[in-house]
Amino acid sequence: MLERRQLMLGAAGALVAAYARNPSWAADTVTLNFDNGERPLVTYPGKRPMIGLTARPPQLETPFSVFGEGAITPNDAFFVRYHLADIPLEIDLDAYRLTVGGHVATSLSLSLAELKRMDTVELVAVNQCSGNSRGFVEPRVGGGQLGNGAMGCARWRGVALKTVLDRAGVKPGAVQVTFNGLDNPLTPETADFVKALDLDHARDGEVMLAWGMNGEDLPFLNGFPLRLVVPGRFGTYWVKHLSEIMVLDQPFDGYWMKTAYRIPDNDCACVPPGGKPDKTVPIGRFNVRSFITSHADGAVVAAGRDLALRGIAFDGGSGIAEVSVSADGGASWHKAVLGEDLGRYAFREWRALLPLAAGEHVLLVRATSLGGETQPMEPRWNPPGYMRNVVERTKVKAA
Ligand SMILES: Nc1nc2c(c(=O)[nH]1)N[C@H]1C(S)=C(S)[C@@H](COP(=O)(O)O)O[C@H]1N2
Ligand SMILES: [Mo]
Repeated sequence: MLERRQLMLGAAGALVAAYARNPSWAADTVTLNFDNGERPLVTYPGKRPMIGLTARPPQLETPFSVFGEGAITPNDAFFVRYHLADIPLEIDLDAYRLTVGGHVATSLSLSLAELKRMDTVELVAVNQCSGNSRGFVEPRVGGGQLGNGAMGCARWRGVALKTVLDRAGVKPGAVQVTFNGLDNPLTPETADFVKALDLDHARDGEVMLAWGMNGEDLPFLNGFPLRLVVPGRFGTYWVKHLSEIMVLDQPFDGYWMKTAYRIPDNDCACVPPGGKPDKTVPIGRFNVRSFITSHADGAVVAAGRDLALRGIAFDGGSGIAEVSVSADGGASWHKAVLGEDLGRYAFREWRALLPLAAGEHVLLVRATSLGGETQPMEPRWNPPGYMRNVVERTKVKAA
């Protein structure tokens, strides 16, 4: 069994490497709804055709129609984000270890089998890239020009980070915990991808070291064999191919915390378009978002009867209180019916019936969280194009 698995991953690695070498990596294309939005449709090991952003490292976006399949994003359609070109292409499970060191009583070196013998936990949670939807930001900003497919929701299975930290025994005076994976930069000038969480957060019992995703092993490109799951927080903290945990007695100041993945330090995480924030903080929780998944922009629907709309909503962990749709620019709102509650970190499905006269309409969808947060009608702007959560607009024609 183990042999077969390693062989499989070896073949996957060869394919990823082949894609990285070959610039003409796909014949089919899709066009995202912003300037320069044409993208190749690419097929990687363990993935269905996905929207390709870069080949080295592989970065794949989920085709938006997938979100209409349900609240759980299938493993073979889950988006893929990497920063560093030297990603692992083969991982030998016999040799793989997770090390836990630094400000602890006992340093640990744990095999995957040992981790799996610890108390197991499960949680449904959304993973979303900070730059999800960046391609729609106006004025445009630098960074991966993503549509709305750099997000997904899965049932994660693993061990609570707290359980592992308790086994190591965190020493008094510890303040943060860092996470490093098996990927590396190609040049010494590029900082290794290392992320940090405050100790209290790391020990909240929800932050998880996950090996399972929707009842299967993690797909290779989503962090096999082990990744951090940080419910409610942006994907940047969800370190993949996790191999090293360090407990620190002072705050971590690596590039990916001190310089990258920071937002304006104010309530809206925004500045006037084109402006610069005076002060920034590390990005944190998701803001509230909602999407129509039943109809794509430009859809033609039947006039003279109620339009049956479906979609998803989520936020940073308070849960969804209400979703409403509007066909008159927000003058009146129709309340949607919420679907099954898979937990406060999950996609929440919704349905709504909307009366529509013949003609062209712009449909709006707006979610409100149990924490009282709602989506803005006008987009907020920040230099890195993070945290877009404007009320989405979908054009339909009733005929
Ligand atoms: N080792 C490693 N983990 C990583 C990253 C990375 O570059 N290297 N990128 C992070 C970012 S920014 C995101 S959005 C998520 C994406 O997770 P996914 O590729 O499983 O969708 O992985 C995170 N974990
Ligand atoms: Mo990200």
